[in-house]
Amino acid sequence: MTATPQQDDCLFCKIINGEIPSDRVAESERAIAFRDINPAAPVHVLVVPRRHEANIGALAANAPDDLAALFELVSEVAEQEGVAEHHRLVFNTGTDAGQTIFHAHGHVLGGRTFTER
Ligand code: D5M
Repeated sequence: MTATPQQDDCLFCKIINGEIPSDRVAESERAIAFRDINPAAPVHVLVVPRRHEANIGALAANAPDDLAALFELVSEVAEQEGVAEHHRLVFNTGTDAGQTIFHAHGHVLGGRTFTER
């Protein structure tokens, strides 16, 4: 198997490699999940493909198998965190949408009621 494409200056690639610590809650061959450092809900887990792509659209276009694996891990995390029946899954794309880390990731949010869009 070829090495998973990564980017040297990417924070999430460093977390994936273990160069920067994280509170990891789950992982698979193609994705990892760790708690957000700045939680917006009682459950706030980031699910991140090991492959470096700038956003979820690029991941879908360039690596659909990794996209599918990402969603599998989202389901596992939601189950494990006890929010399978009630959670929000958010992917920010671009600075205007609030994206700050340009390595694709989904926010799994749960444990409270969400009213805002
Ligand atoms: O989401 C990027 C998210 O990444 C944001 O909610 C904070 C989180 N973050 C930033 N640095 C870390 C570390 N070191 N560990 C865990 N979580 C982190 P975005 O959609 O790009 O705004």
